[in-house]
Amino acid sequence: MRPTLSQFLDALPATVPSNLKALVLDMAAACRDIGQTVNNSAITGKQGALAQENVQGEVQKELDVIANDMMLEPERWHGRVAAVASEEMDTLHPIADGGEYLLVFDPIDGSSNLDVNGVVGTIFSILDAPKGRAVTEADFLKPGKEQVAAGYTAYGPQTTMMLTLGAGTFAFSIDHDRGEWVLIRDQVAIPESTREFAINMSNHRHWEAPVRRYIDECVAGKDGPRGVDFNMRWLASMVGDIHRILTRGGVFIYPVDQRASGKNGKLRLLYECNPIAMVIEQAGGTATDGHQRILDIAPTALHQRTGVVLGSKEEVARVTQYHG
Ligand code: AHM
Ligand code: MG
Repeated sequence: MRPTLSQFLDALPATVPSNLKALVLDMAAACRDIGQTVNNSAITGKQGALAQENVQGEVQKELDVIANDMMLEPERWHGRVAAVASEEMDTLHPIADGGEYLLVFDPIDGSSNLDVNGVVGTIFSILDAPKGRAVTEADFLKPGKEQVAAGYTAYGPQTTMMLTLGAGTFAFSIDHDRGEWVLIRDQVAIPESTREFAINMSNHRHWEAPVRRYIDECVAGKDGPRGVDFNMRWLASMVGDIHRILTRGGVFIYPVDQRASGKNGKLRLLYECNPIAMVIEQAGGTATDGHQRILDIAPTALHQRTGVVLGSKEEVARVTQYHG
């Protein structure tokens, strides 16, 4: 029988703090509840856009706010979380004095997919909280390499959680018969080379030269300098695209571009790129912003954006090398 998430966590070395294991279980429970809410949303009618924007000027969907509010319920975290920061909130939100951890999340990533029944997900990152004092925003501004755990849950045909506690990436799925999260893939490994890329091609004219060169060479296929055909996939959901890459390889690119709105990239360093980069690296892939490793970037603001290139090693290295 497949091990459950709690059996998996129990079997980890004693160096992994028991409170961290318990927090991962709390996170898995929160994701299960969010998944159920997403699943029911056509019936409850909670898929629409709200007449409000988040702090980054993006129109919020009802479910963005509902899922975010679910993550703020203090009883979920059993005193282990001092404060949280979310893509959907202006600033940090305190949860419990003395909590050992900070949570960072995007409650519903890819929310433009909600009303078309496409894959969406919850992305999360866990950091150590400061001891003996109140949490400030600066406590969240740590480079991604300091994350103690990270992962995402994809709400697709299956509800699947990819998790890392810094020693490998593991996949779990909800077994509805057992009412449990169970291990479905041990030590996930991304194939090193790939012939598949993911990028929003409609932005082609806005890209900078290195990204244009890389994609043009892929598109040229057998007749171009790469000498092989490439395939393209774009789900408009980072979680969905990353899940595919963790399954059969590939490279995901959301670059900075020449538009005023694109000069810092679209995706957020803390809520999206850091946790996904940790999951990818722990599965043997790499993640850069075109120049440096994502996990080395020292954030200066909670909602900081970044360009991102991640996935199979060889392709990420090539795109990064084209940036010179
Ligand atoms: P969101 O957090 O507001 O949903 O935005 C993030 C999403 C990613 O999941 C996805 O890769 C990207 O935005 C899609 O962007 P675009 O619509 O420009 O293709
Ligand atoms: Mg998002």
